[in-house]
Amino acid sequence: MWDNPKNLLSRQDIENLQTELLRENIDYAFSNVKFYKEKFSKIGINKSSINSIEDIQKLPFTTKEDFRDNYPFGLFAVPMKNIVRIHASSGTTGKPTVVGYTKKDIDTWSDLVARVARSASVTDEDIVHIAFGYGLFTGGFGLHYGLEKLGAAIVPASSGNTKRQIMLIKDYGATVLVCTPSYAMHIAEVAKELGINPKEDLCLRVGMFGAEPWSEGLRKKLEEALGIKAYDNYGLSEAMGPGVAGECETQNGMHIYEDNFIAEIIDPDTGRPVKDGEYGELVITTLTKEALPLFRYRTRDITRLNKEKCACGSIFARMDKPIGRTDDMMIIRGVNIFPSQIEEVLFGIDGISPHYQIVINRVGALDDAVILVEANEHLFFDDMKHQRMLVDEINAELKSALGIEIKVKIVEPSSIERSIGKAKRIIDNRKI
Ligand code: DLL
Repeated sequence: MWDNPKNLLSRQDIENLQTELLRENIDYAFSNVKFYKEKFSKIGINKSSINSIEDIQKLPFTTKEDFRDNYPFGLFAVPMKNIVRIHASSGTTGKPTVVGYTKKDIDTWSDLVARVARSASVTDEDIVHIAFGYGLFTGGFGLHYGLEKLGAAIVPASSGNTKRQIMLIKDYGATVLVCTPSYAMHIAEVAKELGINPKEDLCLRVGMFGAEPWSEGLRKKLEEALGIKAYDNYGLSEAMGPGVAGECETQNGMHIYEDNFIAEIIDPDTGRPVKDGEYGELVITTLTKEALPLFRYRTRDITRLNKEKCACGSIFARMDKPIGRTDDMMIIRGVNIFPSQIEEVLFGIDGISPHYQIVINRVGALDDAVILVEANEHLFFDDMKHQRMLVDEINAELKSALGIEIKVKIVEPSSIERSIGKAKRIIDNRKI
């Protein structure tokens, strides 16, 4: 059994611990954060309102807008003297979301990321190449300190300059690659262009990928191209960064570290909890954070929870790979569709490069989408007939998987922008 604290043997144990920590945290936030004091007072909530884990539903949600309204440090529960690190999430619109950490928070964070890495079979014998950006983004530093705690040898390559990254991976004999799954795919392709066969010429054995939605299809492509076992891990800056959840060897969902977080799944429209095992929006409450306690944060990520004990021995609940964000959902001819569902279909088809973009438009009151798919050189330049066959095949597969057809356009090889961080899979013209 990995990483279950010994005193947590059943769901009841977890829920008892969560209830106790939640009560303490409400008291702590009430005394130290004006925003929560006002919010809780208004609806008459205090520590004694919480007697079981279900009582969490009495608390109001926190949203990204609350971070914006309190920009930059208004949600911090400690004086600046006690803050030792600041990160921020980029956000495509408006001010970034700013998060702070005390020394103790950094310690907790490293422990959590070390757990994620260990469950992905990483040990102190590994040489870990981190190609996440080191900066305001939590990916680089977050993974770095956790892996350092585990005792691995870290190559803090940060993002960019892919050819140099490949040289470092080869020369230093990296055994673990840490980055976004889309950038890992780019690394695999550039390696091939350089005449390097990752399976033979590199020592990589494990990929720890996260920070963006990715399909099982992409997992297979990455495992095949790099000769690795690819593990998913999930997190978000507001709750800490990476280290919220990660896959174990069974790869049957990501274990949420429930001794540090409470996870709920709600109906994004009504805010009510969904039935056990159903899809909905993930809502996260932190239990151990000092600088920035967070209550019922609306992540906008759509997933579902499995609270059955895992074959690995852990009783921590598992979340499915998020299928997307509520903001990215399209309603095409009445069918709710997430980009990752389209990815799953595309990556099951031979002859498609793993690069695509979805352009979403609003036509009247309806959503409309075009999928741009890269073809390989031969198909694009020489073979109109095969191009048409490919479009037909994609549409037939979309129709059978999702029940609708979506416009597909085959585009030139290498014409879709490669990202060094999170891939830009969606051009959403509805938001302009
Ligand atoms: O992406 C933290 C992170 C860094 C996680 C490195 C894992 C590895 P943010 O920049 O605040 O933080 O973005 C958080 O990214 O709400 C999800 O929409 C998405 N996301 C993160 N991990 C996954 C994942 C980091 N494994 C937002 N699968 C989240 C799908 C993910 N989406």
